[in-house]
Amino acid sequence: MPRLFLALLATAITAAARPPNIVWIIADDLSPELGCYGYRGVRTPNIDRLATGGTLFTAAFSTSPVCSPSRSALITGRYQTSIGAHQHRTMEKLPPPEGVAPITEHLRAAGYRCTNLKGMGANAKTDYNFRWDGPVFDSANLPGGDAPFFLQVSFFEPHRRFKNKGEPNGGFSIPPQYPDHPAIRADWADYLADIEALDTKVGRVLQWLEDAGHADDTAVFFFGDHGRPHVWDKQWLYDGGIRVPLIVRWPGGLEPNTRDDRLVSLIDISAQTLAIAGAELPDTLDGQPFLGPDAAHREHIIAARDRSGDAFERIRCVRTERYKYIRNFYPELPYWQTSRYKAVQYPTLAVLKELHARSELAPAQARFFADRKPAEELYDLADDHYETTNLAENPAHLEALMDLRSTLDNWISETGDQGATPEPLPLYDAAVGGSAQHFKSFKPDGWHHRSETIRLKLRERSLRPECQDAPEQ
Ligand SMILES: [Ca+2]
Repeated sequence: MPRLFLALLATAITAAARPPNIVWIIADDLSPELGCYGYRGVRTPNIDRLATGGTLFTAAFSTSPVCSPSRSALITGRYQTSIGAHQHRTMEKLPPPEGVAPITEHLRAAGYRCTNLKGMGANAKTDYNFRWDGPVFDSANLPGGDAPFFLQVSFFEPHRRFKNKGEPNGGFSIPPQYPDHPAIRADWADYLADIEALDTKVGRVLQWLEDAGHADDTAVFFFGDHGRPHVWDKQWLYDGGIRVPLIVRWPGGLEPNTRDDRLVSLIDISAQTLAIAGAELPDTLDGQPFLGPDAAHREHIIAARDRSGDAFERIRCVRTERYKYIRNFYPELPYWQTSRYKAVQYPTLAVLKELHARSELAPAQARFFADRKPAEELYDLADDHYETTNLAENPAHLEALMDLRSTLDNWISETGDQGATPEPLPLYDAAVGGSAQHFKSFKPDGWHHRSETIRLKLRERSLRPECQDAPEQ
């Protein structure tokens, strides 16, 4: 046998024995306002370069429009609603159900060392709504040694409060659900400035991979944990709240400079990560690998919204390539049932209120101040990209409505959506109390009244009969 062939064979065996390293770069609250997604008025050369080296996914969605439920689903590969991790920063973290574990357990079993980086601007955020008795990660330092590594790099940007100041006349556009008001443009410009800061940090990670000789043996996933931190986006199931950028660069596994328009859910990232690692894919996973010739094609994605801060809610959505179907389980709670977090950190909300008082909002913008929400919403995304015309009562779309209703009903049943059981009132109070401590220095106007109003509504409707005798906190 020729010596060269033997040498190549040995190299191949060695390569086969060592699976690729895997990196997750997670931005906090990011929609696809990036150069590589065609958005103008923001400079993201490093993320654009990452996209050039891999595949850019144009239809990726989170399972929740807020941090902790989304990240809980991501790390377990289970919908947050099916493991009791759906209430944002629950005050009673329980272990996940039998057989459910952070995927790092399976990666470790496959020989990986798992790092949640603290350094290079990364904050080692976890934000899981479940208790895990043991380390989820092995280290917070940059990987070294011979073992393949799983490296989570979580950046704060572009989460509020924004740290950078943007140029309000910077040639960008804002979605039509917001009036083009100078204060709103200034806030949006700061969001974009934080995205540029994020891009610089992503560049440092890519440079480190290159300098460490790992650019070619590492699969890099870049994505947002959910959509952008704006009034009508984060916390809601419109695309602004759940559509996220997703880029995967995997030398040898994916063609560079490619684009993929298939629907992908972030719940699939865990399954795909385990598949790349050659690790066990537990039967309990809700997600599925989405790369490779055998990958299943998703007909829809599902996302869920439950309590966020003091804003009690239960909303579910099904999104197909064409439609978005939203079910509001509490239509009597209006959109403006805003969390105090939004009341104090979103200047756009104050602008919207003022313009609404002056009757200066366009109908699609004023919708936020309706007294109640529709029980169901249906949008035809083919010609209503911003989800402004509710077709739920339009007979022309009845078939789609019936079909999506049934899809959601099946999902609720099959995945064991726990959202139907209300969060016990003492836990709600504890969560709100915790927020009150956090926010007390801001003294926002009126939030206490709103919170109490919602509590009264909840009691009037006897939503929590099991809690009626619970002590007040
Ligand atoms: Ca987030």
